[in-house]
Amino acid sequence: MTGITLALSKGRIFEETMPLLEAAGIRPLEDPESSRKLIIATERPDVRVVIVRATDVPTYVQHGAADLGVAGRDVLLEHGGDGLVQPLDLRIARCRMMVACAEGFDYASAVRSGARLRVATKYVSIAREHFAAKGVHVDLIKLYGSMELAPLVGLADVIVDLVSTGGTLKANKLVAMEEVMPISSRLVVNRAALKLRRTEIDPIIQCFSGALTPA
Ligand code: PRT
Ligand code: MG
Repeated sequence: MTGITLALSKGRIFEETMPLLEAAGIRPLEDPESSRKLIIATERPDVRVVIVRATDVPTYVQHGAADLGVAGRDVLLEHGGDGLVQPLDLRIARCRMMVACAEGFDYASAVRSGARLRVATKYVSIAREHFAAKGVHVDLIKLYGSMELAPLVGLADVIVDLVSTGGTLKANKLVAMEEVMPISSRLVVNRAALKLRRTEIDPIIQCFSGALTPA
């Protein structure tokens, strides 16, 4: 196989990765927001971009279907790091993983009481570890989206979700109680590809690295 394949998701990751791609001379020839193509050629004939769901990026890279990818720390922690190398924090798509609850819910006593806390989230592994480290017993309820609804209709006491502006929490009368961790997107590389094709992959990593916004 020749050429390098880079896996990206549409939306904020694609947009915020663009300046880095440009720095490496791999500007995509089409915009995935308007094109329905899933394989997009770039200005470099040896590099193509494949468009996948954000949560699928680690899977494509782990199996070598893509050599490189860009994925959120949230997605990588939930997926696990098997077969992946993470050489760079790209400092893009930044937000915070937070615990939030309905206005008026007494979170402080709920986590002290020794009772079980009902936690709704898409990020089951991150939530499990967070509460285990605090010695809080939790019932985890896996959701795939619209976590903000869960405390409002009595499905859960709290949610663990990503927050950037805080607008979504506010619109639903939820309050952030605790930061679980800061989130940004990482460059991920297939471990075998990094060894076997270092001469092609290293310069791309160097270009990305040189184009990062200062920490
Ligand atoms: O949207 P889709 O279902 O296809 O997949 P996805 O949601 O996984 O992808 P995408 O593109 O929305 O997110 C990709 C990555 O961006 C995530 O994995 C995060 O690492 C990162 N990111 C940064 C965010 C946010 N900021 C963010 N605010 N991902 C999601 N959100 C959501 C959040 O879940 C909440 O529903 O935005 C809402 C809150 O936003 P505020 O501004 O109202 O606080
Ligand atoms: Mg989304």
